[in-house]
Amino acid sequence: MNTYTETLRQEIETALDSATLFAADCPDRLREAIRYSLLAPGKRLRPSLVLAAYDLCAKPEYRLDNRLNAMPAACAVEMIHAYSLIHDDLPAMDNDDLRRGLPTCHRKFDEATAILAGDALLALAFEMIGNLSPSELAGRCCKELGIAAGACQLVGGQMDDMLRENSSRTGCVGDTPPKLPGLLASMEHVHHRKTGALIRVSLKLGGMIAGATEAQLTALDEFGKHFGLAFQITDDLLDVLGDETTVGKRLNKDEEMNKWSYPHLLGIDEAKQAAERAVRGAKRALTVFEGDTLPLQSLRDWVGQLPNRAK
Ligand code: GRG
Repeated sequence: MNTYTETLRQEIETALDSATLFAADCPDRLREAIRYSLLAPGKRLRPSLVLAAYDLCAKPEYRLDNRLNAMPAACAVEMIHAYSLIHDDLPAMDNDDLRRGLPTCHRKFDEATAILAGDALLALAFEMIGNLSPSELAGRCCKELGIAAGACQLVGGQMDDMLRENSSRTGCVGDTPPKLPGLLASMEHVHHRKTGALIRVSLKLGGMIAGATEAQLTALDEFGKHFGLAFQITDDLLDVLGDETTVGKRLNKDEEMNKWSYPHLLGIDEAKQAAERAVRGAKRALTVFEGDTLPLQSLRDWVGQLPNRAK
């Protein structure tokens, strides 16, 4: 890990810790469950994208020193992410026992506490966005995050994924067998919302807080689309090829739950090539940014390293 990435990670960890101390009215068990899941060892990818996009787009004289301006948004996206993982792990959804190398929230505490911890993290994310300044910017960021976390994006993608899972891999209407391009398109539509939306809004929030130009915001979004795809294909490949201890969650879930996945539809080799294509697309999107700054190098490195995780 380079120094820039490590600095971001430490700043994010500190901010998440102090944002979840809560006043005395917060029940101890709830506080404990929230902090257990949020502060568990995660990669902090989404908040790092917020901060790197900020550093990349902020005017040189404001860059780096003022990164804390974007920290409320960085915390907010990690809180939404943590809530979605807690709820995704529940018995009613994926019914998982292991997350980030630890027992899942409902396993460590109980189901009701896990639901409430997720609810509180979702609410806290929007409270954090309220700390952005000026208030007009906070309002715009609040709307963007609400859209990304909402019924047409994160939650909608999760719902469609569940529905597809229930219709199983035979998933055809009547007697007509589904065709590969159609299956791939429908899977991508789910992933763009379930996984991609939070990645894209992370980059967008960082750019908006830095006062990015329209061209910069477009480039960040293009990068985010390819990044999200590379991320999802890698996650699918890890499910087949990974090692449970290193990945920190139960594997072979897609097969077990009859889920469509890139390796299932394309085969391992083609899925790896699709991930490499997405990485190239992401790097191409960054060419509008000039110079060879630390945030730019880090964005390139993060996306470039994704396929290596599933080797
Ligand atoms: C319950 C509303 C709701 C949504 C759930 C996040 C999610 C949607 C489902 C998780 C299932 C999954 C494996 C999605 C693929 C991508 C993903 C979100 C992986 C986990 O993110 P990482 O690798 O995890 O960034 P860490 O722990 O490092 O933060």
